[in-house]
Order: sequence, then C-alpha cells, then structure tokens
Amino acid sequence: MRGCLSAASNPPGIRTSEHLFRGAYMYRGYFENFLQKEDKKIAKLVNEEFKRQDTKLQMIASENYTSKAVMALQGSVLTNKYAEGYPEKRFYQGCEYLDKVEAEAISRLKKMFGAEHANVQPHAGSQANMAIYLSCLNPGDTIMGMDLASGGHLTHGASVSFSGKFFKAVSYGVSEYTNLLDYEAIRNLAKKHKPKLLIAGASAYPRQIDFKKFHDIAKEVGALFMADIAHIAGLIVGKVHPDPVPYCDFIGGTTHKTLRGPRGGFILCKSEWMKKVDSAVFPGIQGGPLMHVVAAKAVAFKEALQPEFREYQKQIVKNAKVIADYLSKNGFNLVTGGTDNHLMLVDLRNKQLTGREAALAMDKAGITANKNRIPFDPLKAFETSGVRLGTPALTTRGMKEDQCLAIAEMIADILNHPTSAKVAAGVRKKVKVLCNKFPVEI
Ligand code: DSN
Repeated sequence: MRGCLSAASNPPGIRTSEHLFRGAYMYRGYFENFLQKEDKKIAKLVNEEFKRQDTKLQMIASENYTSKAVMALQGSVLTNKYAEGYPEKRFYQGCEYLDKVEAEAISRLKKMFGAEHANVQPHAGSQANMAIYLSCLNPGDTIMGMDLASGGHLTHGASVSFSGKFFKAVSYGVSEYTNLLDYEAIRNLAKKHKPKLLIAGASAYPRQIDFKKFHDIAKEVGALFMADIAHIAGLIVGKVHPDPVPYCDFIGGTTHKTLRGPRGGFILCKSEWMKKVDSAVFPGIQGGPLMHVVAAKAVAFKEALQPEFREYQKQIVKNAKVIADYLSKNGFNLVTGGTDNHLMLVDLRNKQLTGREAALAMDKAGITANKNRIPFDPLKAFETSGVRLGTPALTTRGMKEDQCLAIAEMIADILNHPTSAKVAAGVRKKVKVLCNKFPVEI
C-alpha cells in the first residue's frame, strides 16, 4: 500500500481519534513511525527544525507555538476535502461535517471580537487584505496606509506588492521626532489625497494604535476604514490593546501571531459588507478553503475564549516591557523609547552594528530575532539599522518577568560583543538551560 497514512503502515493505535487530538502522540507517532519510513530525509529536517524551535529562544514578533490540538488538526483528514463555497452553500457534495466545522469557527470568531460578520477562509493575512480591497475598491482607487519603512506592511500599498501595483497608494509614516504615529499629519494627508480606503495597522510599531482617531479621519474625508490587526489580534482579545471593532468597516488579521493559532488569515466586517467580502474571498481570490486549517482556527478560537488567554496576553506585554526597560536603561536606543505591546525595535546605530549583523550574532548565541528597518533608516531592508524583538513565543513557553530580564541581559551582552565567540558560547549555554526549563510542548 502507498503512503504513510495507509492502513498497512499505521502503527497500532495511531488512527484513533484520541491520537488525532492528542498532538503529542500524533507528533511522536507521526515522525517516529510514519514519516521515518516514508521519507527519512524530510523527517530528519522536520526533527531538526523542532530541535531548533525547542533549544533556541524564538523572538520573532510574528511567530508563536500553537497548541497540540491546533497542530494535530492541521495534519488531519480534513486536508483531503474540497469545500468551495460556504456552509450550506457548497459546490461539492460531502461537506456536511465541514459545514459544521466552518460555522463553528465563524461563530467563535464573531464572539471573540463582537463582530457582525466573520470570514475564516483567507489563507493568510495578505489574502485577507486583498479580499477586503477587492470587496470595496476598483483598480486605480486610492488607498492610504502606513509606509513599510515606518513599520507598516507590504500589503498596505508598497510598490512591490499587488496593493501598490493595482491601487494608487498614498503612504503615511511616523513623526521624525517621536517616531510615533502623527494623527494630525495623517489627517492632513488624507484631506489632500481623499483615499477611498484608509488602513491602520503595522508589523513593526511598538505602541498602541488609536483606532478612533483613524476612524474620525476616515469619516471626515469620506473614506472607508479598515484595521489590519495581524500582529495585535491576540492583544485585542486579551484586552491589552484598544479595540478597533466599533470603528472599522473591515478588519483583516492573522491567526498565527499573538492569537496563537494555525498559520492563516481572517476577515471581520460590518454586515452590510458581508456578501461582498465573502465573494471577494471565494471565488474572488481563492478556490477551496484549507478546511484542516479552518478546523484548527476553530480550536484556536476556543482557546482564545478561555480566561487564561487574557492572562497570557497580559504576560506578553509585561515580558516585552521588562526587556525594553532593561535595554533602555543599559545603553540601547529603542524606537519610541519603549513598548506598549508585544514587540520593540532596537535602533543599533549607536552600537556601530547593523540589524543584519545583530540578528546573526544573536542567532548564533541561541536567540532568534529579525533585522528590521527603523523609521527613516539610512540602510536598506537586507542590512537595516534595527532589530525587532517580540515576546509572544517566549510567553507561550511559560517564561515570565524573571526569565525575560535574564534574556534582556543576554541580548545586551551579545549586542555589546557581537564578534566575541566567548560571549556567544556563554549565552548559548544559558539559553540551553532556560530552554530546558521551559520546553516546547508537542
Ligand atoms: N512577516 C510578518 C511579520 O514578521 O511581521 C508580516 O507579514
């Protein structure tokens, strides 16, 4: 028989639903029993990647560790099924169970945010944004979003993205003096360019976003208003970031960052946009939904509706503050002087170090982060003058203020001695001890 899921190659017990939902067994069973036999090369690489995730500190602000149930569902039989359309309105037979899965995911997502309508099918955040644009804009219309170089996102109008190619994109940045969003300057720009859609949201902005101010600007110039909450979705659910829902016509987001679900996207909107948004996702830009991911989203939403999730989000922010405070007090310049959310940007110019050099030195010592441009960065995106640090994944492992203080000391040590093999080895040892104490659960 062909394939690792064939009955003949299944080790006893591995196909029971108990195993399916107990990701630890699924993971171990899968890699030790199925994949090892099926494809040793890929099995080895996946295990190496697991070791990397387990033995290093993951500080890329957009990454996280999902629960075992979320992982198990992504390896489930739901991946076998086409379900083009929406619950009770499919183009294929055999969707009776998947209809219920998707309806449950939609209902949980609406409950989490108190939204009028939700779509759980976007494959990623970029697709969520693309579908929102398709639902309310024509090619050539003006959109106004945050400049990528100031911390915005590719899909908010960058010239290399579809958003900058199909639409007339106007970009706002941050204040040259404070590096904060300057709402008066945004208002003036919006009055000048009269965008059809105003976009709030960022991927490297360490402060809270005032959605009401954005909404008021949009209304003043007759624009529709959307928020891209990909990074801060979990913080919003956890009530540690102001809520955009009352102010937005549309919201685009991802499920895998602070929300701690599977890799994917979602859309929220007012009911008046429901039909247009749904048909922009399918058949507008996507075909069949990834139903194994939709099911995993449903489970992640259930997890996010639990009281512990709020505590988790609070801890993410506390942890980020501890690291930011330590670095600020010890000779590092943080963009905007600190953080209110899950991430911070370290401006490395006073250290005569580029973001690329810093990220490489940190990774060598066991701390994985990404180089990132700072506002008005003189260096290009592959070199950069900054490094972005985030705490969602550390917090999922159970790390709190004490561990984050120790991590901040390690980061400072590496960034002060980026070429020292001795410092790198010393930090790597400390990282291993810490990671052993807070293992990744699979
Ligand atoms: N790549 C994501 C991030 O790291 O923020 C944004 O799409």
